[in-house]
Amino acid sequence: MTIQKCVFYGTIIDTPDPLTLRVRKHHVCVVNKGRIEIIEPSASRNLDEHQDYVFIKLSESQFICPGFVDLHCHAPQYRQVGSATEVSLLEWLTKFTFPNEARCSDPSYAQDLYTKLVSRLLRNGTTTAQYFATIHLEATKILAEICQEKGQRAYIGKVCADQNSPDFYIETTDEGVRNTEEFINYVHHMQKGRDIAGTNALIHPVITPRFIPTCSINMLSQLGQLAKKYDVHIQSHIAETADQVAFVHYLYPSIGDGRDVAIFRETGLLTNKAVFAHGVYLADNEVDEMVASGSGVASCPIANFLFSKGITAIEHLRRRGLNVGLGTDIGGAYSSSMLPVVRAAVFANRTMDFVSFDRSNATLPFFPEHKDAVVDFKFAFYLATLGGARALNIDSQIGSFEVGKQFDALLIDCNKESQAFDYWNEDEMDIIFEKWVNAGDDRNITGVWVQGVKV
Ligand code: XAN
Repeated sequence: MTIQKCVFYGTIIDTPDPLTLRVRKHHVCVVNKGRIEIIEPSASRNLDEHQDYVFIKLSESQFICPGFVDLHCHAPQYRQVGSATEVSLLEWLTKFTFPNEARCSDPSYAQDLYTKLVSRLLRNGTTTAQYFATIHLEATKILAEICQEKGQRAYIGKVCADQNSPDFYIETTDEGVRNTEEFINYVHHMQKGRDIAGTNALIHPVITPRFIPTCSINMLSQLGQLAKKYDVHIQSHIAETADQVAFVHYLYPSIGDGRDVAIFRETGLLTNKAVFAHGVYLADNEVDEMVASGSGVASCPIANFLFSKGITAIEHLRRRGLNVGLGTDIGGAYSSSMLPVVRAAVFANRTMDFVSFDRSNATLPFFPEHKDAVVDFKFAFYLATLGGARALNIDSQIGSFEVGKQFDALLIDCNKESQAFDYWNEDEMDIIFEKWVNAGDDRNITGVWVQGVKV
């Protein structure tokens, strides 16, 4: 991979906040050493200064937009994506998922699976992914190496589970903690090895207790100590389903109020580097506590429809100050692309309106007044880019196009012969973008860059 010096000339689209679709037509975006050097109207720029740059002129049907941040993805579950969609979470874990994840004890199986996964995600425009691997140290290292080699920005955790797991897929407390520490050191060593023009490391270790039911308090506390020692990211699941919440309370009734947030807090895992998946069943006082800690939520709307029988109240959480992004939740959900997740976030928000609709009151309009901002396509795109970056605390680096930020970007062409929708060149660029978000797919993604490198 070579660092490219590029000048993009054409339309640049991003969402600097949830309510704004920023469409900059006839602009230049100059990228050097992985970062955006200049964005300005092309009329004001003398391009002769950039003779030694690769010049990429976008056509009328093309634009660049930020790459996707998938905040929650189980790498080994790529093998089961699209299957086992009809069972409850706990049954799905025991019947399908634990046996499937256990296969990653074989490094060659993991190598093949993770190579396919990372290639697929990059092709789908996911430039940053936060991954759960498995309990296996070797396979987790393999995932890190593949992401590094293929050039995907990745936050990766060795899963920890010392209880409530089958004999063939469990570790001792000691193994889980020791191997987590070894993985942190392994990735920190990889980071030292990468120094492409001073850009930041691509791969980051994440402390990853699977979820509270599979972890003893001793394990959670030791992982909390590791998080403090190394100041690294943390990920887990939180308030995902009613039976999971009940199971946690049954296991640990006297730790705080016996719920996820209190237990993560008591074990040192509720920090500003923590991202928790789902957050469907969070009480407002728990949301406020998460806000105070600086942690974030990865909403996974497809999985929530399938498992949670509930919806992450995205705008409610965000209005209280919580950082929220989106995740595919491979393979609890069936999409390895963030585009269907973006659409599901919009549908989930609409569904909340229906649920609160009082059918007995005929005077109500069919769409009642929105108490919260509508999660529309641009809001959901924001969540899938800058919102996710904010939850990871890297929004000063990626997620939108600003001078000084790293160039993680997609080149989208909405006039491809094989695409899933038709193109009319009299459409305005914001309409073309909306059509791609709602009706397009990877066939429209003609280039993917991470840190200015075409991957
Ligand atoms: N809780 C989970 N939820 C989910 O969607 N996928 C998982 O693998 C998992 N493990 C615990």
